[in-house]
Amino acid sequence: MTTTSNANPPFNRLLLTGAAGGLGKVLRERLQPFTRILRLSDIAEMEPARGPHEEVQLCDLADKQAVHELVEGVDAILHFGGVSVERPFEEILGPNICGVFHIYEAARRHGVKRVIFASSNHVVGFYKQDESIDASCARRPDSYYGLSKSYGEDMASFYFDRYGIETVSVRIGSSFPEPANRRMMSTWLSYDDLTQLLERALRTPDVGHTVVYGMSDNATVWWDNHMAAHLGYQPKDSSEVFREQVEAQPMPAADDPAMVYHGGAFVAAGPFGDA
Ligand code: NAI
Ligand code: 15L
Repeated sequence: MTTTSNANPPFNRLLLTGAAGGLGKVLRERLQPFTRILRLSDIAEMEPARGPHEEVQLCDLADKQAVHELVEGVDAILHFGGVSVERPFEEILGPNICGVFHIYEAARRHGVKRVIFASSNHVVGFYKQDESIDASCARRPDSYYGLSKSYGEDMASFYFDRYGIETVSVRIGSSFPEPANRRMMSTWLSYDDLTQLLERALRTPDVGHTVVYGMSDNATVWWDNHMAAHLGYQPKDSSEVFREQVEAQPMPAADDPAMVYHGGAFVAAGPFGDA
């Protein structure tokens, strides 16, 4: 997918948190066609604004007042900031758990009506790879990280029921340039498909709180997106073109978590703090 300039973008100002991260850097380019101004935020330093179409605002998601100021004047929020791997609970609490509360509370106070939440497959990571699930399945978080994303989805649900703020929670699989291993043959989400999914999440009316799995059109999948059909997301890429190079890697043992669980190695991280 090529991003083209749009003289009449659908949004005036979008906020992207996590803008200095792996996906944030990709989305900095790819969200431009959808908004007149893209406000980019992270706790980490990033490249300054490249012109009047960008605003850069450093912010710690754990700081409620700073998040309140960050959200002022935006039409919608793409919430990608936070700890993105398994860590001790104490490290996840501020950025992910307090952070998602601060985002929704700021959205409520500033009248923002749509959030796109970067949730994760680790909300359901303890399902086995021979089990197929849809968005109505019971959650089985595989880590403190997965728990924080599960809490974020509950926050989204509450703020819709209580305040009418709509959210699309995208349970992203593995969004990288290429699938890095056998597990990612099922979980891979290309950047083009991620971009399409985010556009649909931003522009589809009446999403309420929709949960969608963020995966490409891979040959072997564990997730069923029929409950998010109203988004009209139609992935174009497939991990299949990488099969030969991925399968050239040594085969892990059959009981390796990477071969057993949706969440792969995350299910075996920890415990922390026993020393
Ligand atoms: P990343 O770790 O590269 O980016 C996350 C960003 O959040 C970093 O730039 C970091 O500085 C920032 N951050 C951390 N703590 C913060 C705080 N207290 N305040 C403000 N910013 C803070 O992760 P990546 O891969 O770009 O993922 C982006 C989002 O998508 C994350 O929320 C992640 O959990 C989610 N996700 C990503 C997947 C992937 O395959 N890349 C899969 C599933 C979910
Ligand atoms: C995630 O949630 C992580 O943020 C990302 O770094 C990958 O580990 C991904 O899941 C995955 O499961 O491959």
